[in-house]
Amino acid sequence: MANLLSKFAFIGIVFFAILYQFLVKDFLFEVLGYARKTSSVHEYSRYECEKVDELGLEGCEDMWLHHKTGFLYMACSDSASRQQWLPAIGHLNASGRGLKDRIAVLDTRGPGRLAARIQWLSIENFSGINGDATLNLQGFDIRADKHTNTLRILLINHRPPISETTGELLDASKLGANSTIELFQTTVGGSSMRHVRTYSNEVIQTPNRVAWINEHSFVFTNDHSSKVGRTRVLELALGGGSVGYCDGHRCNIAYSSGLNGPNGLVRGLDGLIYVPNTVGRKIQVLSLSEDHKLQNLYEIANLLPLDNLSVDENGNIFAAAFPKLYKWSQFTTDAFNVHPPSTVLKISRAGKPYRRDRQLDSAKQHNGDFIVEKVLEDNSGILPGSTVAVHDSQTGKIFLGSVLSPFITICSPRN
Ligand SMILES: *[C@@H]1O[C@H](CO)[C@@H](O)[C@H](O)[C@H]1NC(C)=O
Ligand SMILES: *[C@@H]1O[C@H](CO)[C@@H](O)[C@H](O)[C@H]1NC(C)=O
Ligand SMILES: *[C@@H]1O[C@H](CO)[C@@H](O)[C@H](O)[C@H]1NC(C)=O
Ligand SMILES: CC(=O)N[C@H]1CO[C@H](CO)[C@@H](O)[C@@H]1O
Repeated sequence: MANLLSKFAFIGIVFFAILYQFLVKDFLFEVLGYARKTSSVHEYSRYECEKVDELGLEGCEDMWLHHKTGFLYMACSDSASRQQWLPAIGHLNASGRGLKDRIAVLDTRGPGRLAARIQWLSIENFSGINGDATLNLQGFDIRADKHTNTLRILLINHRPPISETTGELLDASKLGANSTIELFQTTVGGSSMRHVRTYSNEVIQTPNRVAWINEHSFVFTNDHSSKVGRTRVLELALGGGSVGYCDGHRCNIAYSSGLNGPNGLVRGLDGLIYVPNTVGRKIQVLSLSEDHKLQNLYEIANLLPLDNLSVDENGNIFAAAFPKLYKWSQFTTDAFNVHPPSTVLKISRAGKPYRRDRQLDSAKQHNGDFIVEKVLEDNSGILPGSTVAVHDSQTGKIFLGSVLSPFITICSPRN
């Protein structure tokens, strides 16, 4: 009997050890980042960083650079309202939502003071909530027209749910946000953006970011499988979320397996879709087929917990990462006092050219074909707990924004 018991105990210990090795340890150290060493840009870095906190550039979750001109587009809010209303992380107090979310445009290559080079796009022809013209921004993507200076902007808009009959706010903590994707149009350097249409669809559940495919279609991530409820927490362990596809006529779920916290996806210059997974610490590289579904070509795995991706002019992908995710979660409740470390990773393809026709044999590629480099890291608080990093390959500068921080940061290469 004793023997049997100890056998069970032994099996139990082995079982626990295996569980620890593969799940708990991985979660504590690799995902949450306890004990992960980080460094500061002041110690050793190829970059010099400057905090920009006086221009009202708060809560700038997402950024997009017009490579030709250096105009940097940012989706900004204010840090205080993000604490109340940020459906992606379960902040669902609709009455505290931001009423001033706007797109800022910074002329990053122009002369003179930054303050003189920034403008906020005014909004035309958009009714918002009961005519107030408000947006609640998160991710966005811009498509520059090849022949004109038109920019087509797709924005995630986390509308609060309202009653169709009375127009009053419904209880968002029960219903979740009524998230839509909005299409606006502007011109390079223009001062306003005009609303073109709203995409509202049951497939657009918990959208995080969009990526244009062509003039008429786009993909987007749903970062969770449900808007509200306890299962959202379980998704941390079990995975969840999806990638959706929409064109002018329809939307469908294009991909949903093996995702774990999918968020700031991009379309690479190779035409493939790169989906970062925060908890899964990997990037899935997908290809869109004729039937509007995505196929997994390969995975770039064992990275840091990742956030939003961006693509530079040369096709290199820049990822904002959280080396200490547990600090980031403290940051979500106290954005003014907690300074989570940030890392920027560059993902490139071993110097091989980004050619569209490489797409077909890419199924044979694996991790080894991608080079992942750490370009920038900081734990001193000068980087904004970044959720996005954008690289200007012409000037070498890196722009960093954060959904919660009251500032953005501009890093320039040291001479
Ligand atoms: C929701 O936001 C409003 C407005 O900012 C605030 O007065 C209220 O206390 C918040 N409610 C909760 C539960 O935090
Ligand atoms: C705004 O919308 C109205 C009606 O929907 C339309 O008549 C008008 O041309 C639009 N204005 C612009 C600038 O698109
Ligand atoms: C959600 O937004 C769509 C698009 O504006 C609107 O038609 C619908 O009534 C909204 N639903 C709720 C519950 O707010
Ligand atoms: C634009 C975008 O994808 N933003 C995401 C970046 O990452 C943060 C933190 O995970 C998310 O909350 C955003 O939704």
